[in-house]
Amino acid sequence: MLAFLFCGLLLAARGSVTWTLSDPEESSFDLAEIKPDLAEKISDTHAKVQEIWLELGRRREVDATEMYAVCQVQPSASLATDQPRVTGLVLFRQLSPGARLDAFFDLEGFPAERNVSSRAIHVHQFGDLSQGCESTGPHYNPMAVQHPQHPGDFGNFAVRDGRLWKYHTGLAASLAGPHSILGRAVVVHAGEDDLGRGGNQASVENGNAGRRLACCVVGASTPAAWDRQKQEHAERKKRRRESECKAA
Ligand SMILES: [Cu+2]
Ligand SMILES: [Zn+2]
Repeated sequence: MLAFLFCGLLLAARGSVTWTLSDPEESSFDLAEIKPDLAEKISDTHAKVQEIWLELGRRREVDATEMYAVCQVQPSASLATDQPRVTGLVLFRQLSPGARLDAFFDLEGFPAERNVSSRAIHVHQFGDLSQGCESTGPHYNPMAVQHPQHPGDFGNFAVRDGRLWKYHTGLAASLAGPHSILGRAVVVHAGEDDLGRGGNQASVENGNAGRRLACCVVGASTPAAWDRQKQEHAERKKRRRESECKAA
């Protein structure tokens, strides 16, 4: 509606407005000559509409609060030498401050077991890696609730051939607001999360997920890494479809 009004006025209010009547015998006329007041009013209205339009554009830019974050996963500095050295990336995207979080998890270095295994991943309270992943503290728990209701309780992830690769949407954590996970740590565990069903105190604190293999600090970023991962995701899907077709 606004676009229609804007375009109409843009055409009508160029100072010298020519109106062509539908009958070709009729000559066209200049509105500014016949009705100078009307032409001026249209010109003023056009200027106002343009101002509103530009203002709307500016507000859209301000409101575009998509946020991105990157977490570069490294093996824990305090890890025993016989433990798997997990590395990779965890990427986050939040389309607006109140929206749920989307994430890519792309990790490698797990033992290349034949059977599929599951590993827990959580957000821990501190972005402090000075003592390896041990100094990241307990699960980030701003609402003082039990595990697995913490905002960074991402659950269990399947590992295949030593690799963990997952695109996850609808996560409860946030990059914005007072409970932002920016500056906190993502921790990858050696074991599976019992999701609070383990029947002991540790279960409702951390899911008995075992040793902290690797971790990283969540840092604000541009969309670049997310876009690269999205492209890789699409190519992966394509390759999988092609190999399924060949197998069929
Ligand atoms: Cu954890
Ligand atoms: Zn938890």
